[in-house]
Amino acid sequence: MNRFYVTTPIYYVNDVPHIGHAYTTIAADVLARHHRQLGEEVFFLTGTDEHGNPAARAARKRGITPMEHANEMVVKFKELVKRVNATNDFFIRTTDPEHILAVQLFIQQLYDKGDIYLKSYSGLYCSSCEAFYSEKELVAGKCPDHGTVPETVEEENYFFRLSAYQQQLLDYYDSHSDFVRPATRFNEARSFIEQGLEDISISRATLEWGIPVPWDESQVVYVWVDALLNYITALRYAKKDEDLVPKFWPADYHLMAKDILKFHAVIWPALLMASGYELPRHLFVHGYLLLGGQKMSKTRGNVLDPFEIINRYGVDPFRFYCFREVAFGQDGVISVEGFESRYNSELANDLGNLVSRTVAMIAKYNQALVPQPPAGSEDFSEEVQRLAADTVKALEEVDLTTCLERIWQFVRSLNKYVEESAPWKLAKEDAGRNQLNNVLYNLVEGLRISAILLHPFMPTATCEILRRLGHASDISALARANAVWGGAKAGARVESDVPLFPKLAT
Ligand code: ME8
Repeated sequence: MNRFYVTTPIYYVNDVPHIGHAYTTIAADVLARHHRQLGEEVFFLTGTDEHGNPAARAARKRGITPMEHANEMVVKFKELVKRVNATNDFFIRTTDPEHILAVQLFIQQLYDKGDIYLKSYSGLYCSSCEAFYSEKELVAGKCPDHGTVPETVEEENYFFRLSAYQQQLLDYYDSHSDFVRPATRFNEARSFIEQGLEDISISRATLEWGIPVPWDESQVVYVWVDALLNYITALRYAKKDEDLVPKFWPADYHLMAKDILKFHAVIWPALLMASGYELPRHLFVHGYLLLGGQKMSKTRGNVLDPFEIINRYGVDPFRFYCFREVAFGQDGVISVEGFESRYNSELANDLGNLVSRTVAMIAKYNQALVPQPPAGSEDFSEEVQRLAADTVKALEEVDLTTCLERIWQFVRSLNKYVEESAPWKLAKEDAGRNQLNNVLYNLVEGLRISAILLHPFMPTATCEILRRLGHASDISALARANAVWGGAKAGARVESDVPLFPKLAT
């Protein structure tokens, strides 16, 4: 059986979750659901990154301990996962004792091997990024991401010999041209490596909120090393009594936005090479959701609350909008107006209305039973075959937007088909009966297949579509293998109901 392992970044708990977190989590969920539909064994991991300065600072401001703060925040992140209807198999917290122990074991091995050494160091540190910057990386003396002036930090730290892995990394990039997707991000990462890598500090002496370095408890492990390791440590203890590393490592996809590309595309592979693990098969780097032309960020305070949007419009429309509005992989502006307009034109009209009309016509012209199409009549089998292949290919490349657009072309063509074949006219002609049955069957079948293909994006609405069309919506009915023409059962009873996506007053 094929296996598929997908991850989101683990999110910082210094503030509440926002739409950017929901976005990556939903994308990972779309992939996880799709691969389950393909019949694969899937592991989908998300979680929280709880150590480090920003989280400790947030706790201090609130007059509570970092652990108390993390315990409160994690509830909100877990709630977000639930509200976006994500089917993660595990939720890792970097404060889990099993994770802590696994991180200590990992870096102890690197230390024993000679890949970690002690050195005094002075550098420019952005504590919001938890990263050092060189002068040339700053923009007008400020952090390129946070717009704040970095502090000069001077301490004795443990360093990882990143520079020793430069050639091995370049060789890996050159022999794995799809390691980082999209290609622009691959080029960016490769050229960063090519420009020369310096050893990096992997411990902090001034931080107390972190994992103690096992051979020197006066230091804690650098939060990024602690965080990146989650992708492996989680597999070690997610399932009681089974180590899932042999089964699921290497990961198929790590999803993230471009803000954390360097950590995943340079430091993470080097750490894995140093310790003898295989590298993840792909990183997929999506763009930023922008509000009013700026990246949403907690520091800037321009965040959209995903809970509010979901409460107001429902989770499926939100999931749909995320990938329909902004090409996945690029930056894009989102807005309430844009959301409402797409909701009305595509969900209420193109899809919802098509379901209502199809069910209503079958109720009116065929006692609510899916008709038997006459033998040898025209169908959309070839089109559906192409559509199924195109959508699998798009999702293989994590091109969620192309996948949706391809499905939408088909939904639009079904709407056109209703207009052109005018079942209401056929119903009035005695000679039109066979043709009417054929049209109604084609609509049910086209919608059944659309629902299967759309399922990873809109899990609830698509099951509801299948139910209204008189079909089962369990896991076996949803299998991608069923997205072939002819599965709709003649004689199944359709059900009228309230609109699937009630039109919004704009
Ligand atoms: O970086 N648009 O955590 P984080 C799209 N703990 N995606 C966005 C976004 C936006 N405006 N804002 C955030 C961290 N994201 C580390 C990760 S992983 C080993 C450690 C998403 O809470 C996107 O996936 O800052 C981005 O990479 C991630 O949230 C950053 O989350």
